[in-house]
Amino acid sequence: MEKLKEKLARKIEEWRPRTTKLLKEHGNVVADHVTIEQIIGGARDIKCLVTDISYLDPFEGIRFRGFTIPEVMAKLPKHTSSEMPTVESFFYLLLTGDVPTAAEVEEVKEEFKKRKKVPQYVFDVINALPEDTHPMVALSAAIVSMQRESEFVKKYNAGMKKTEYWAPTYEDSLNLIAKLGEIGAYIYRKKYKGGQVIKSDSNLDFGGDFAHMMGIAKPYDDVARMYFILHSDHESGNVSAHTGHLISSALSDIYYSISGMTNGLAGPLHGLANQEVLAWLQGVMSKMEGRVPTKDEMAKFVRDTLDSGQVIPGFGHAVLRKTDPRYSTQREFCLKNLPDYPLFKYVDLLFQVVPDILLEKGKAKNPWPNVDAQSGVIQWYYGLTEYDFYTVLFAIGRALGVCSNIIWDRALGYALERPKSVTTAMLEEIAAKG
Ligand code: HAX
Repeated sequence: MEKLKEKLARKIEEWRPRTTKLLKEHGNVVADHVTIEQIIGGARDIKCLVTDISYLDPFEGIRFRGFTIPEVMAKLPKHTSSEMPTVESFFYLLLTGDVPTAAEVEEVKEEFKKRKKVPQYVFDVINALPEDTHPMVALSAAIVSMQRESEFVKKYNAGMKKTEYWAPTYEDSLNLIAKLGEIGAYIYRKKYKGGQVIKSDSNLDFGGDFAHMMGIAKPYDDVARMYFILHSDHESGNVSAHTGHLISSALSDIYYSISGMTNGLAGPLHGLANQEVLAWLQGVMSKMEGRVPTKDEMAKFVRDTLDSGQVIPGFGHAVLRKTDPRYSTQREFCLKNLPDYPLFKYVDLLFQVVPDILLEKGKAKNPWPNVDAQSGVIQWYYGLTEYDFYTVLFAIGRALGVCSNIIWDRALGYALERPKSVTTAMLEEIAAKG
């Protein structure tokens, strides 16, 4: 008898040419308004989500509430000793669309302060995980463990009107965001610093307190602010934002939604790419014994990676068709603060080498660097060399955007998400009709 797995392998091999043929020969055939390529190819470019929190133009990059990244950095209030706006002011902008006054920023800071105490059971959940657990698992588990705190669930069970859904979702969002910095820093200090946890300082702003709890000196507070802002939102179709939106569309609360968002972000084609970039660069560095490679040497590393069937992490994008402005902002930061750092030179060399090679190979629609190509280097420079942790930083930032979106989803009564699927045979029938 053919074993189950063998049978499956044979059937998969038999099936694959059908999907490949549909894509290659009939990709442009339109089936109910969208092409076969879009149906099979991850719903690229299909407009079926609404958000006013951010918009991603393929050639310009992201705008948060209508503002480009340089505009956000210039317009939002900062502390006197900081170059980057506070996370509190940015969250206010995401939620309301307005640039806050100093008093309004203070209000958000106070809201976070009164909600920031992390329940002991959350630390117990993290402590119960095996030592080699990935930090993203710890974060996701910590978040979902707090589901019992949900104000939305309490109000829903008590019989709340639909138009009121947004208000307890707002409460849940603030309650969760206020705790994320401490949870992230706890995961870091427990896993990599022998459990020597640094207590939160409530007088500091979100970014400042995070840097303090991580045990990393200035200007890491500004790095944290910049990082959380840049990673907050990228309109709604990316995996993490979409997952959060999808889960919450079933009226699952913020804790379920943001934990799910975290799990989507943890994939190597998405948020984990920042970790992968560093791992890849470290591999090159050790082969070069620390020496900065020539352009030709770097090109060979890139080609070898592509020839072995792997992607070059940190390059390409599903929507963008130019260099990611989040990459450019971080590059400017590097040029100002760490221009001679060898790892930064490696990254810059990649920028000179990879796009031409990807263009020459002709597969990637966007050969330019994305946010993840640059972010790990900055973390590494400031002493955060445990790159398994980088996606946790991404997730803390992304929660700002996804929570803002979910509050508005609830406010505007967006529907349960339920796209329609078809079978391969149905697509073949449509393709045959042309
Ligand atoms: N290196 C090698 N090949 C690449 C590539 C890269 N950096 N980017 C795209 N390609 C390949 C794809 O694998 C695909 O090959 P197949 O046809 O064999 O499947 C082909 O080019 C077409 O892909 P695409 O349409 O240009 O890109 P997708 O929308 O399918 O995927 C990805 C977008 C970001 C996933 C892709 O560019 C990639 O894998 N990049 C490397 C990983 C990465 O940097 N991810 C982070 C993206 C930013 C982000 O979300 N951060 O969180």
